[in-house]
Amino acid sequence: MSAALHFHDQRRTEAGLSLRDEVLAGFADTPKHVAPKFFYDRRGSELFDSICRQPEYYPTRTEELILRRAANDIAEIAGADASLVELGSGASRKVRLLLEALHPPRYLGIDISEEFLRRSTELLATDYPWLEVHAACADFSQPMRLPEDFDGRHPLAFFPGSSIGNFDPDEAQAFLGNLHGLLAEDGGLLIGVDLRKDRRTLEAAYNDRAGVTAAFNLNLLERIRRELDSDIEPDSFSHRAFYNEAASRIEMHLVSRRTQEVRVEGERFRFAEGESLHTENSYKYSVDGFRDLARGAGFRPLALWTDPQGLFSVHYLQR
Ligand code: AVJ
Repeated sequence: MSAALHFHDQRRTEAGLSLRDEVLAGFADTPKHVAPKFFYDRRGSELFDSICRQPEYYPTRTEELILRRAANDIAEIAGADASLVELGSGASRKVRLLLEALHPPRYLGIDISEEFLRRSTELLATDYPWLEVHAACADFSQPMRLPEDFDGRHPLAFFPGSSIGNFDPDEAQAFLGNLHGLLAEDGGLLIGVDLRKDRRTLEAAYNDRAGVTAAFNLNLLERIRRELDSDIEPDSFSHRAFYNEAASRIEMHLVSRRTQEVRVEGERFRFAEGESLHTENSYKYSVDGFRDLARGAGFRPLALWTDPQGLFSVHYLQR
């Protein structure tokens, strides 16, 4: 069925991947929180995929438009022999927009969701028989190494979707600094960054009418119920997303509909009515603000593409 897939299991349970530790620590904190990377179990990845198709969620289709138009420029800047490394590859759809123009010798998809990663990279290997396809299941928010075949081989890292927005700005800079260290001397980073814009557009994107973002947010609680010993009731929480303009970020929360006690792995946690569990920040940047951040991490901003409405940006950063 599919061409050979080179699979690298780089999961490290001791380093940030345990849902149990995250929930026990995050529920004990004030305010309560769980990191957004825990959204992406199989169901969560599917729901995210569906968010990307919602009419209100402009980032995906806008970035795809930008990439389609910029593919030849990107290929020219990156050069012919660049090995492509995608962080958070998900359904590996966006990279398809680059493959024909770039024609890289090899591709590595890195994602936290194993099943999803396997399925999508196998499809890629089938559709692009000339491409050497690798997949690594890893949490890229933790320190990592590139597999040997990629190390020091003129890598072009591809970090689309404004996933960088999940980090606080200082974490984002530290993350970019790590990535800078990971890339060989002549490497580059192609990164998608959502832009600051009016509240209406932003809040609509995280409160789609079909309720898919709400289901995505609430799936975190379903996941806790499925994977941990817990009596948490997803129905007793509601989705809330709003633009915190002072912090330049969308915040997502799960708000307790009533006063309740929730049991997780033998521990009990009290939620007041209206108390929120903070599940995600999604930072929005100006072009200059992001360039400063990238420079602070050691990168040299080389090129920039945006859409006519200025909704989204794609930066090429030179190592
Ligand atoms: C994948 C982190 C970029 O912040 O827009 C979409 C995740 N959350 N809708 C984003 C998300 C709610 C998404 N990122």
